[in-house]
Amino acid sequence: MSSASTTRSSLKEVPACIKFVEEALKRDKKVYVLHHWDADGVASAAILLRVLGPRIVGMSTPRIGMYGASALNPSEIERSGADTLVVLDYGARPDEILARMPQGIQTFIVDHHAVKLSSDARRCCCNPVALGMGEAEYPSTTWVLYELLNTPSDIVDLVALGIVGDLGPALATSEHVLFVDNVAAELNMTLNDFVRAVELIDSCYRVVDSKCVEHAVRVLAEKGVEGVLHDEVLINTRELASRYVESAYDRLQSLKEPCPGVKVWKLRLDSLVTSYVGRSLARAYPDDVILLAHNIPSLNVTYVYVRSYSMPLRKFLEKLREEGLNVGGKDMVFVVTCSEENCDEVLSKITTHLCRDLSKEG
Ligand SMILES: [Mn+2]
Repeated sequence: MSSASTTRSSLKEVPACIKFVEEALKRDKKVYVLHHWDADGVASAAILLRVLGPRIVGMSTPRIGMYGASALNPSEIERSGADTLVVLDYGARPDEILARMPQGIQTFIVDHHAVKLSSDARRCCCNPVALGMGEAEYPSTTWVLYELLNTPSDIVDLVALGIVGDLGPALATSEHVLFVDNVAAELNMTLNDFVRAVELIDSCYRVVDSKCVEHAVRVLAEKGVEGVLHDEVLINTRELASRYVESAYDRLQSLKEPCPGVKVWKLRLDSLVTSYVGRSLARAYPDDVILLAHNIPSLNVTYVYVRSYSMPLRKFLEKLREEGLNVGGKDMVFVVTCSEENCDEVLSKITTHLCRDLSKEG
């Protein structure tokens, strides 16, 4: 692909990416992998497991559902005896991660979320999107790894899976759809098989089961996408997750539209179905921006999930971050974390910005 060759050369100019390849991948290091719990994070971890094998001395996710220092477990990383830590696809603020990591362990962050990079973070973050490169070119962390590893053919199934997981229906209009189609065809599989594998893997975090996530990484590394489709543990977890999702739809509360083009829902439920429900709402209303305020009592947190399949949201994300809100996300989706007390205020801040902009355009 011609786009791949141009982007490849630009990643190779990023000092933190060069350093990651030279020091974490090529040398004989003892590596601990900390990875996001979604399909892209799981597939990224599986890539490193395939490539590094026994050089990986430990692997886990941050506490499922939490982004930031309190989700990390530095003592476990220390106990593993690792000298190198690789953090994959975890959209938390790099400075917060670095501040919490054990001394004497060299940390690398490989990601494609739109995070802010301090000069300290710049030294260890191989994150093309945070450095201003296009998110369309880096749809997944698996794709970042693919380029860093010089596009080896023995990981293309995992690379494609990460792309399918992160892009969802947006894959159809992405330049990467060709890559995914080719990989599926080579494996004698369909795109729908990949969509099903994503669903199976993502059910682990929906029911907040980190052991299940680790299981998924091993299955994926050893048996690939086909192995995931036939795995009993994952199939059972998907059953459980679909019951959670059903109860989410029952409890979903629709609010009054703040303006044409913006729709708002509230949900209170103890499972991590925020993005699942948010995505399905966005698919049902593809011309609108959808907001889902999901309160999770056991985590004592509310996530305001904002997604659009028609309008880029990056500038809103940046505006809200400037106003001091805790925002993480990408071009077409972002999440604002709030406490139960200030959530209505946060909701109205977001809708005010969106409605002001939409009325200008309309
Ligand atoms: Mn990702």
